[in-house]
Amino acid sequence: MEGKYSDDQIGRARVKDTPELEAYYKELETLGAGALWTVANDIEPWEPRTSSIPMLWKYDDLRELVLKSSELVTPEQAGRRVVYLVNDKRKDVSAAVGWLYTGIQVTRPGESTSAHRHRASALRFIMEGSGGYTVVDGNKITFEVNDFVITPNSAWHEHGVAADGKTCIWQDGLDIPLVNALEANDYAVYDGKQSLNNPVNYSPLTYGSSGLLPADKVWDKPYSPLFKYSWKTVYPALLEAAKVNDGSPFDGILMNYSNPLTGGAVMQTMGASMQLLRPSEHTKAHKHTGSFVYQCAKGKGYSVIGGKRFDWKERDIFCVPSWVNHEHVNLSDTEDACLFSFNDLPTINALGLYQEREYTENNGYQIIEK
Ligand code: GTQ
Repeated sequence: MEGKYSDDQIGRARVKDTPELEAYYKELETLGAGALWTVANDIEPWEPRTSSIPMLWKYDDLRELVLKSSELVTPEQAGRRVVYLVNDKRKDVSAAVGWLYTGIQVTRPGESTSAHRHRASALRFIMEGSGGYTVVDGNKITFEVNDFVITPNSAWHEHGVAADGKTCIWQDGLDIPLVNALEANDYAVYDGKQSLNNPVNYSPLTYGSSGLLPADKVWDKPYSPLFKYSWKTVYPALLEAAKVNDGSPFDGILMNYSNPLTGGAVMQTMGASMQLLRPSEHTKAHKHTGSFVYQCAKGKGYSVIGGKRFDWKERDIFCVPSWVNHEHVNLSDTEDACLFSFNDLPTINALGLYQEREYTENNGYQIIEK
């Protein structure tokens, strides 16, 4: 490589091996040591480097197999009856991208899981069905398609579907790989079902309306007191914002699910967003640090990720790895398209690791690899 990123320059390691050096490296190795210059250029990349590849999981391909899991195992046997999506280059850590896990969970009418908790944080985005619910720290929350629900770090949780509901399928997002990488995960099983501490939907009914917050409540947890963000309020909010905002040239109308008390991310390690691409919108390409898992919540289009085109429609899931150029296109000229996504930005930001760069060649659009 030449120029700015050449390793053949002062400041980079450029020692040529000799028999004497090789003998020296062997000697160091016997002592559990090594010469930095043999690894320096690898462990100090010029720019952020991902080991994940962009991938798209088509719901049409997966759905039957997800449903089939409900004939093969019970939630009791499986603990969680989930088909997880794994990046071809992250199989060793069960990650969909970077340090993020995602899976598709199926629950039949009348079924429920046992309660458990873990240090990893979890979130859900509802894909289909009716009558689904989750119980988070004694708070029962009912949900519908396209609703977004959080299960923060160490909150007890269990899920189920009412006996008169329809089989529910939802996407789980967890920071399991991240918390494992930091060697800080744990897991506990609850003895029986949680007893309900509050009326059903207490959290969304208390914290979820029009910027109003209860004057008499104290909330001292480091995550959002709002556990559910309903599509029936999220989608109109995007439409309202789109009336008076141009949005981002890279993302269209992109709104973050936020903790209503702080305006910050919903949980400490993971954030989530919903974005609206107007009819025929084609965003410019950029790259930034942070890993992202998307689900198309509405419409159809494609994203160019690292120079490859990935076509998506409702319920398809895809990922954008850290520092990979990406742009999004709404293929309809009459309907908007909506993309749900979750990410590790709260972690990236808290550690001072965020950076972003606009793609500059070819008018801001990537050349699509053939
Ligand atoms: O429901 O907490 O897909 O612990 C994977 C691990 C879901 C959950 C998953 C989990 C969960």
